[in-house]
Amino acid sequence: MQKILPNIDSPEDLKKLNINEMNNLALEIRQFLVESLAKTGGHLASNLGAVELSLALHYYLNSPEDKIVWDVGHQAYTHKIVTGRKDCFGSLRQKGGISGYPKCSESEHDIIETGHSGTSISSALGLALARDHQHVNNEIYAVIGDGAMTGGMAFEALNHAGHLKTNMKVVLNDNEMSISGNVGALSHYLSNLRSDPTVNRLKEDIEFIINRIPKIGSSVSKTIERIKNGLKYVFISGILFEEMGFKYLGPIDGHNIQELVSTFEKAGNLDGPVLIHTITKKGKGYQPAEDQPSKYHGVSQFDIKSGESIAKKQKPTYSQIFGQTMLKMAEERSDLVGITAAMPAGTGLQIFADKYPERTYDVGIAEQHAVTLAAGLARGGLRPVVALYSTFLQRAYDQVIHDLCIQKLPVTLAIDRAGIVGNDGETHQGVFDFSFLRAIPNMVIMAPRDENEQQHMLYTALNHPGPAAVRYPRGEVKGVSLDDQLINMEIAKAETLKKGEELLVLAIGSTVYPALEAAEILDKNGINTGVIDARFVKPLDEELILDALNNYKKVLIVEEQALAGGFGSAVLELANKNNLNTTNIYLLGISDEFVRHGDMGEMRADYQLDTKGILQKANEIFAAGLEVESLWPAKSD
Ligand SMILES: Cc1ncc(C[n+]2csc(CCOP(=O)(O)OP(=O)(O)O)c2C)c(N)n1
Repeated sequence: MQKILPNIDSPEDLKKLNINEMNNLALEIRQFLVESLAKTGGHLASNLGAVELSLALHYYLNSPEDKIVWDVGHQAYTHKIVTGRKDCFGSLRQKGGISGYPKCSESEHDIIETGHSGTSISSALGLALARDHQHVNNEIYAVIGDGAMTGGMAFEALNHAGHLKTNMKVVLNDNEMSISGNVGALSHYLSNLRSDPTVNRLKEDIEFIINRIPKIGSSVSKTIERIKNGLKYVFISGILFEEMGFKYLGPIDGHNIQELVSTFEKAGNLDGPVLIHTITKKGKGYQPAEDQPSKYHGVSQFDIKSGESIAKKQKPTYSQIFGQTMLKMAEERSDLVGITAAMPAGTGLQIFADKYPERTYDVGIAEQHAVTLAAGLARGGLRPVVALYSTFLQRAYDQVIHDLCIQKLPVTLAIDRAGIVGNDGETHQGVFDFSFLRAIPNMVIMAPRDENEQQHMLYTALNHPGPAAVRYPRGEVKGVSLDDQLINMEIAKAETLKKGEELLVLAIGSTVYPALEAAEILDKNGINTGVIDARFVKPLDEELILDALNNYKKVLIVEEQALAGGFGSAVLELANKNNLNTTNIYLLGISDEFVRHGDMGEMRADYQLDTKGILQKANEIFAAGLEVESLWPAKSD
């Protein structure tokens, strides 16, 4: 049989296919996705589950005139494939290649850029309102998963759209999964909708009957209204959405292209906002992903036959050390509780949740709620640790100020994936937390250079009587040995790791080891270099840092974070407050731009945040004429 996929370069090509050909195309796309992602890695299970949905949308709609807004955007690979990008999949998520998320610069069919969840309904409503202002006639579709639907933003947008009665469609892609199993009352509600086919069959008949009941006499009419409403509650599925002002269609089989298209047609004839509830299977068509959708949510390179990852991994990750430290701390403190916003596996909290389910709260994709919940738990006498990725903590900024810091509540923020995160790109970089947390009074901010310091810092944060954050990078640890006993570190105490005279590298977190390596090389090349691990961004070890600023000829501050408002800024403020000359202070960090996707090592190298970058910068500062390439040949951290 002749392959169909090679001839698909735009949504127009889909419209020439019949239903059988569309079904065959879905199979070809699944095979393409598995083969391609086995080489590059990426979001496998979510994309396998959204193939027919994406095809049906592009078959029915006229993109780019009609708009599709993808929530999170991690499930948009089929959309990318049918909008002319299938030949770019070899470079998916690689430096210079296509992004794993919608990117306006890649295609006119990518209308809204995403990466964080829960934004699609707001964006789609905005597009729909803009359309109405300009008297244009097009369809606006938001596609949102049941996981993303647990976030407050999704409900804020439903509430607003239902009130405005704007013409727009929301496709709820319900696969019962977030990254891990979906949680919460909404998830129960959706599962009831899914599992009650009798009710669903009755729905249209009942609606028809209700609408046929005539309006007569005012008192009779009131009673009839009440009966009508009562009947609705008993029989009409999707009442939650209906009550919010949406017409509810479904649930329908999200792998049945014919049914999807005819439901879109039906929705197209309805006025106002419509929610189409589709049921899909995460990982569909690839057995390992169907069996373990959570494991295959995001994958690195894997062997197709066994499904096993082929990435070499020798050391544990910082997330795993976080989980182990939680276990150690839980033995000592019965008031310790852990909170995750839908990421028990990713953050490493799972191991704690398995042992202490009653001390763990998975709040769904609701970072704001996670932080304020922690504040309440702390006020109530417990010691909460909120495990979040740096990028998602951005969501909860007001909560950190308003609910934690003003009230000085003892909550630990365990901030994972801080710094450059690699292949997920702009939306996921964790490079702003120093700046946004540093501005808040009462906040303590630490960053460990390795896993041993990480466990001690977590313990220190837990025992600190106010809010404290520990931020650590994505990926494998350094491989140092872990002390058995957790240590309560002195707050605002930096550590001198190497003494020198000419250059001081003032480093923090992931930049400390590269600084040490660079210092050894610089010493041998005539630049006597010292290294301090600052450990704390707030409060700073003012005494040690001021002493160093006074005694070294030059100081280079290196941080894996945006330069604006970061650790370097804090040191410059300190110098300024003490009337020191700052012309001998140099900064390395992330300049005023969003860091694109690519391998972590490559991206760190781009911003000179590795050993070689520090050598280059020192060479430049001292105009030393060193041949850095030969001192540190083609190796990046
Ligand atoms: C604000 C925010 N928090 C956490 C995440 C991490 N995350 C990415 S996808 C995902 C699960 C989304 O589930 P769902 O919307 O049901 O999509 P599915 O992958 O099941 O298709 C999570 C938690 C995120 N992208 N944004």
